[in-house]
Amino acid sequence: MTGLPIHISEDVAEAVAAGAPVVALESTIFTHGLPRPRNLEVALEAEERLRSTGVVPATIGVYAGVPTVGLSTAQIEELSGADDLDKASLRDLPVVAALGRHGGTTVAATAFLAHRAGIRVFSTGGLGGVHFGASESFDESADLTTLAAIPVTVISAGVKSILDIRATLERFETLNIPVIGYRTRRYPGFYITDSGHEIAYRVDTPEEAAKVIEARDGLELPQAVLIANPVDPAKQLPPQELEALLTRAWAEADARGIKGNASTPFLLDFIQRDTQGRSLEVNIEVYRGNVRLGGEIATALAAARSEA
Ligand code: PSU
Ligand code: MN
Repeated sequence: MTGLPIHISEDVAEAVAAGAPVVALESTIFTHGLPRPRNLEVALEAEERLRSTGVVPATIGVYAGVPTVGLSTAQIEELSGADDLDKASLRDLPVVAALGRHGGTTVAATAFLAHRAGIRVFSTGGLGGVHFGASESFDESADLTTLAAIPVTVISAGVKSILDIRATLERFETLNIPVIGYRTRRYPGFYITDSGHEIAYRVDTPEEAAKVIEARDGLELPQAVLIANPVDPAKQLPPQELEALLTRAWAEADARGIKGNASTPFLLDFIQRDTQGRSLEVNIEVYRGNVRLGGEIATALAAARSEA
């Protein structure tokens, strides 16, 4: 490495150099998203499933100030149980690094580090986006502007369920970030298969997704390609239930004066309590599907490169 303050594990570096399939995975999902002890199980299972299909997993996070691409199992275990740990988006990276802290990396920070390491595909659960009331509060995730500048491919099941999806899709358009449905033209709603919004494009195979990615790279466009992969309709939360429960969740947040940064944890916790934990099972199912598809797309990309 050229003095970069980033640690890339040996197996990830070797796979990238050899053009073998690699999938990046974020750490916020197990440091801040999922409750213990499921968080660790889910993180290790995702790696295991990728390895079993010949794909090298690269779980990304900040360990003791070192942005790391390819955390070891011991490091994942430690981060998933740590209490004093930051949620690190891109702007936090230099601070967390300089102060020697642990950090779970968001989609923005993970995409940046993956790209620096030469990884082309990144699977996550849900993206950040535009919060309701953003025209007053200016609260939109740095995932948006970051994905406009980092040419990776991100597989998600849409954006966090509590966001303003219509506004988020408008921002993707403004930022020149292509959104492509996997076997659908309905934008998924994370816990539900269809958010109610239509998107312009779909692809039906990993090979087709790989062609779009190669075209983006050929044109030297700097934006991420977003692949929207809906949860199996048989496994989603009942859509009417989600709608009713979000209405109650917002009302309670208002009544308690909860806003800004505090609203996401409050609302996600509300959803989990209200569904007696069923939302957690859906969340895990969504993530499994995205990890699987990420592996397939990374494999198709590697094959396309080796033929070229
Ligand atoms: N999706 C979820 N829960 C989360 C996140 C996404 O259902 O906690 C995380 C992701 O890491 C995403 C981040 O990048 O939240 C966005 O946070 P913010 O809105 O603060 O940028
Ligand atoms: Mn925010």
